[in-house]
Amino acid sequence: MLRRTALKTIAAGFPAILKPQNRRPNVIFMMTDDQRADAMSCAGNKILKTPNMDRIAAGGVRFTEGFVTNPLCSPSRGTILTGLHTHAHGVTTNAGESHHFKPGVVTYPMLQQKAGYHTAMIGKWHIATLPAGLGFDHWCILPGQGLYHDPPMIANGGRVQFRGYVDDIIADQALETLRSRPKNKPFSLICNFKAPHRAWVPAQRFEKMYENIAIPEPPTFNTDLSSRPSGIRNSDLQIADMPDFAQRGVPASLPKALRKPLNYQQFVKNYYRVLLGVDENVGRILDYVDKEGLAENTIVVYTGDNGFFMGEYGMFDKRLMYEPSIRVPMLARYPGGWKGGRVDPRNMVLNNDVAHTFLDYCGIERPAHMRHHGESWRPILDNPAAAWRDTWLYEYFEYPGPHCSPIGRGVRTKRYKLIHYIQNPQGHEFFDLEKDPEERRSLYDDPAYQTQVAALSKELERLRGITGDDRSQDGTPTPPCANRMG
Ligand SMILES: [Ca+2]
Repeated sequence: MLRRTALKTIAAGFPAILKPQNRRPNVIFMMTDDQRADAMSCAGNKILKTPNMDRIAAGGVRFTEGFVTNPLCSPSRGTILTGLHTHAHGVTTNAGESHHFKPGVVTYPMLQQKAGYHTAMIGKWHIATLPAGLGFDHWCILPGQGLYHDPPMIANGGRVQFRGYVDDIIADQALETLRSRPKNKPFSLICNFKAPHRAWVPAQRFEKMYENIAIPEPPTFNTDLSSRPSGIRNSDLQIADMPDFAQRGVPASLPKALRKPLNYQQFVKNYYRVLLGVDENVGRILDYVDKEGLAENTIVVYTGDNGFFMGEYGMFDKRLMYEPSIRVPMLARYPGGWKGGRVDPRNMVLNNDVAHTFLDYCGIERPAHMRHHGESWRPILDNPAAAWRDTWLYEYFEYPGPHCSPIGRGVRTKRYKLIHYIQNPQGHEFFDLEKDPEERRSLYDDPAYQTQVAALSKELERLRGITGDDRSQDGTPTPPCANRMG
């Protein structure tokens, strides 16, 4: 008994020495633009090899059920920064008035900065509200979408011209930020790559990759969409219509049926080539963390801002609630915090959760307004069988706009998915993902599923209510859309 008391006294006096695992962790968040969930070798991709993304997975947890709650670039980026649904932070489109944050928005780096963290934002930002005033000690971002070669950047408000390949430069800047940071503070770094966003321009060293192979087409490559709601039929997402590859030997004059498979080969190969550049640069950042002895106490999260169709239903791009568009890579490593080398195939995790998780592990209280929008992953990182969410809210608000995809909301459970296209003519889809993982047949009107349809409709309204969604575009007419392929 005496011995125990003595130990307690010592521990109380020297917590930093006796409990090194309680040091505040550093945080590195890395994100790509349009990387689908299976575009990593650790996720089973047989063509694309990503040894450095795989390193994060091997040392941490790979969530197979990782989703974005809005499959569009800027809205998803706003959600990462704030831990809120897009209707709450205000960035609901990729351009225009709703490309800005609502006034008074709170980002997780603002809270970290206030708590004594050194904070930095490097790479693709793509929100009209600039990072100044949003919690960064240092920032260096691409203006808008940015350029693949010789990109200009905006560094703390001033324009800087760089020479070289964009994702090499972003990693250079991230590494320079880490090297020059004040060493007496924990740090929080965001490093957002440009790839694999269209128009997929690879670094010169990867231009010849995959030249002599044929990429397999997915089973739904030629699946007919004519029975889908009008919003889907009117979307402009077909690979056959891509104008991108005339200079690469796919003339626009070819009949669509011939152009489609050729466009597909060009698109997927270049998509994979640009991701090879990302993977190398992920490796450079991990190498620094390892060599500096920071790995044990540094949280690394790697994800993408939305998924991507790769020929499913003949499509590319994202913007719909179908699986390829909402599923994203989700890797989380923190050797000092949770057990690594695991795959979690059970728990649905969201881009909303990232800010919640960081704040939790940094010991920073989450403000009340974040409640109901996301969750810290701590319970399921400690115990993958812990109680966890079984539904979540989906939304998409960019219309009219590029690709003319319909505004809508939805709710997903582990097994079912309800989608509501809210502008007239409204439409609904309901899928049983266990029986129909490729979402070939909507069961919305199937008498056998009316109980589940009603339950999910009710759940959708409940989720809207608790997250304060008061947008009222339901039942408004669908305006004409002229901005087709973007
Ligand atoms: Ca994107």
